[in-house]
Amino acid sequence: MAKNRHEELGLTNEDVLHIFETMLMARRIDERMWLLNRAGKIPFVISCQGQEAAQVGAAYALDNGKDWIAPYYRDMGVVLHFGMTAKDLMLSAFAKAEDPNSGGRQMPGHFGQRKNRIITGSSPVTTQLPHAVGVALAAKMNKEDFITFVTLGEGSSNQGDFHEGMNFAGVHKLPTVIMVENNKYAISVPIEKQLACVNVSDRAIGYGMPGVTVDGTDPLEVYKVVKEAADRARRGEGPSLVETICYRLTAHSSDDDQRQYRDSEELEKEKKSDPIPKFAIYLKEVGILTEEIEKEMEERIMKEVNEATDYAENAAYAEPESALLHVYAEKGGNE
Ligand SMILES: Cc1ncc(C[n+]2csc(CCOP(=O)(O)OP(=O)(O)O)c2C)c(N)n1
Ligand SMILES: [Mg+2]
Repeated sequence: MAKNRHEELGLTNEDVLHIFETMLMARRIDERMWLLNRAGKIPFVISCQGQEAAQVGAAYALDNGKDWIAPYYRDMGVVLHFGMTAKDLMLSAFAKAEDPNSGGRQMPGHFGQRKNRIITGSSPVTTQLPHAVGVALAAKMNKEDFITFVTLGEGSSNQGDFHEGMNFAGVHKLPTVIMVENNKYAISVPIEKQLACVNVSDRAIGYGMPGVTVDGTDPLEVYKVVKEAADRARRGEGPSLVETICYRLTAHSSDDDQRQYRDSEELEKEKKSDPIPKFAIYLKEVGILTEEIEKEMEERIMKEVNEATDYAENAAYAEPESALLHVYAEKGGNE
């Protein structure tokens, strides 16, 4: 019998259900955050909606038991696969003391969690790229068995940090995978006004690494290319650039009014390639996702999202006296 697409990639039925569940979890957490924001309960949302396939497909191609990741602010799908929980994410959204990312100090989306090897990120876009390249350099110098993975938006590939980091990674053949989530907008600026070349991946050749553009609404396509790039990095053959084409299904953030720059017809048209229903159709066609499994999955996810929301809403804020923690070195080290 002919193999299904996921079987050809070496993925089992359990693997693809797992991928789907993580995508759905990211979407449901994100949707809840918008409701909480509009109800005045949380200050800010920056969405993963439309990018879940790229994020989870890529994360699944890495080793979440040993690789180090430097995600950007939309990467809820990536951090969930690396072990961050709905509760952790909600604690961050409510800016509570127990938020593992920053103890409620940073805006949501500034991921960082040592135990899951998620490298702390900063607000200026693309600063995470030289960080990930530096960690990859450490892996190479210390002959350690891991690679790094870094993501950014396509608009951010115009920043100097992108070019400096790419160049350094290329020259030193560092074990890193650089993924650009091209969602066709940088806040209000559409893709046509961002790049003079056709694809972001066209830039790879200038830094001596392979560059590939894939459909970022299909987790299997993304898994395939990120797996190839990760294997290449593990073999010591150097970095790769992966560009995933998707679409930002929400406003840039909860503080943005997208009606100023994009019309609703465009949005409606792009919703047809929403990665969540699209992957559900595939899983149903191959007989893996039944109505019953889907219902159970939705219930499991909503229970977790509800519990995470309640927990985070009732959790304590950080003590004002702790504001300077991790800012200055402390006596006996800054552990
Ligand atoms: C160096 C720097 N310049 C500007 C900003 C403000 N800013 C935040 S997100 C963003 C747009 C980034 O667009 P893109 O890279 O395409 O990512 P997307 O938000 O579309 O995922 C900008 C300009 C910033 N954070 N850092
Ligand atoms: Mg963008």
